Amino acid sequence: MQSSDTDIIYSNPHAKVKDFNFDEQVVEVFPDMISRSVPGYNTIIDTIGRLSQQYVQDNTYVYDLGCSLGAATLAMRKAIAASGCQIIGMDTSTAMVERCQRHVAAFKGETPVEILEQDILKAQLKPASMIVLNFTLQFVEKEQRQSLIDKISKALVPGGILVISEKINHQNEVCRDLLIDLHHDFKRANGYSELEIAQKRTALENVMKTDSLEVQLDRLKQAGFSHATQWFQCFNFTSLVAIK
Ligand code: GEK
Repeated sequence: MQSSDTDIIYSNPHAKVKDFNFDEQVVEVFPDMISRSVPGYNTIIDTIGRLSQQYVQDNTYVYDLGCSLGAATLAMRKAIAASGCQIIGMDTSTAMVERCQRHVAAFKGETPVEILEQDILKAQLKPASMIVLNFTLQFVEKEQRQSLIDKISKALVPGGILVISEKINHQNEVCRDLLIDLHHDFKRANGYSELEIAQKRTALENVMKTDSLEVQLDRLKQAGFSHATQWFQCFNFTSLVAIK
């Protein structure tokens, strides 16, 4: 059944498919879009909450970079056991930030939350014990990814944790095609048509450039993380944790 919250953005043929943009129209249907498009999204959000309980330290900051509607922020606020912390969510989309601020205000929680309209590439990060990049790095220009991860690594206190979730690109062509096919099957099973899948793919072509798992892990190593591992993969979607 369709409601006004259902993602039907690409259900009709577009004369020219424009580059994907986190505008009002996307914000309106975002929770439906992300849960029907990203396998394991809810598991990842729940696990971010679980990790925040364990890793967030007293009197430190917690960042949700590219927070969209604040799903990771809310999961962390619910689970954080440490005191004197503050969660800061940042996003460049005005529409996302406005909706996120209202959404966060609708829930109660001990840890204060601030949602800022801010480019994460330009932001200064204060000493943090947990930083989340949940499907955000893939929208950052490839040349700027290492310096962002370096900045994150510097901001983390000893024992602090970074969670990065990303769509990945398998280095082997046969495996890559297999994972892409399985992901498209997942989208079909969630009600997306061939037209919707194809048009969304075109819309994302110029704005979302995926890396391989190897590149992601190398980047973490270069940034000086002592420990890093993949903890989740479903098809071509993964989540990694790195500990300072
Ligand atoms: C979630 N984390 O639900 N600075 C700040 N925000 C940015 C930047 C940037 N340079 N580039 C992109 N964004 C969320 C989901 S969505 C992932 C994240 C997706 C923002 C962008 O505006 C968008 O809101 C978000 O990153 C990516 O856990 O839609 O696939």
